[in-house]
Amino acid sequence: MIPLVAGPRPLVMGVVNVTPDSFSDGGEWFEPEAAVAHGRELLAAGADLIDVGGESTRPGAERPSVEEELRRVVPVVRALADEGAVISIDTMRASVAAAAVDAGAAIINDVSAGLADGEMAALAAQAGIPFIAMHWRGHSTDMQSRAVYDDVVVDVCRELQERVEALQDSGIDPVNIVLDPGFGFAKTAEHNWALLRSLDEVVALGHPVLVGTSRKTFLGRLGRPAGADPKPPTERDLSTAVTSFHAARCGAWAVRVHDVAATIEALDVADALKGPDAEEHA
Ligand code: PMM
Repeated sequence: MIPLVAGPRPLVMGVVNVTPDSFSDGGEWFEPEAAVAHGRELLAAGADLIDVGGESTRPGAERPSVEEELRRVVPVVRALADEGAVISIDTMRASVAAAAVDAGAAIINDVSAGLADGEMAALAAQAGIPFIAMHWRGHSTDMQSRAVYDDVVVDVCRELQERVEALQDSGIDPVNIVLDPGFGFAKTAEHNWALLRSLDEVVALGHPVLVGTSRKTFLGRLGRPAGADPKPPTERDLSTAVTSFHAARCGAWAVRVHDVAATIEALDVADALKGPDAEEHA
């Protein structure tokens, strides 16, 4: 069983994208054997959980068919779960979540928080396992046009709270609901920074919080002149580790990252700074 209370430090969720086109690592682990081998590497580096996804959510991405998504993720989930890994299935489709749970997934990670597929909440309620509900305003094809907020922190917290209520109404046990502010999803760089600055307000909603900043474009823009291309995704791991440090200080339950080793170093620093007598987060 995966602990759903924030521990002394955030859990580390390693990312395995079985996609040809993810912005962060597209194509690298597209074949199931390569994806499984990568999952094993992340576990060896210290990951507590592995997030397996078969649909790229980068801005503008087209969706794969259900059959294709199943073909990508199910063998990878099964192989890693059979080896004892705790697997979350990153999908917006109830049918994919159901197949992944049958194959051994222990957590459902739905970036749409149940909004993309009307069957998802009932499936998650029936599965009775943790459900990660991310802040989402629409599919990747046009999400950036929805990056309009009065106050991004207030609006995201309110919309997450509305999802919690709807998910509970669908039968999901509130103790199984994990929240995620959805960095990079219908957000400008400034929205992402504002949410990171106020992460404690998301934590104060009273659910475990997952933070997914890893390799996102707003980090790649740091230190670049206005109008220049951002740094390539694989050069964003140091900034990601620093945001993981910040997430730890704010009481996040878990961080979703590509570079597990760098993240663990950052979390070790956060831990050491707390001192030997630090209490666990409530
Ligand atoms: N980001 C991506 C995919 N899945 N899931 C959650 N819960 N939170 C995220 O921020 C998130 C996610 C996109 O990033 P990737 O292409 O590196 O997987």
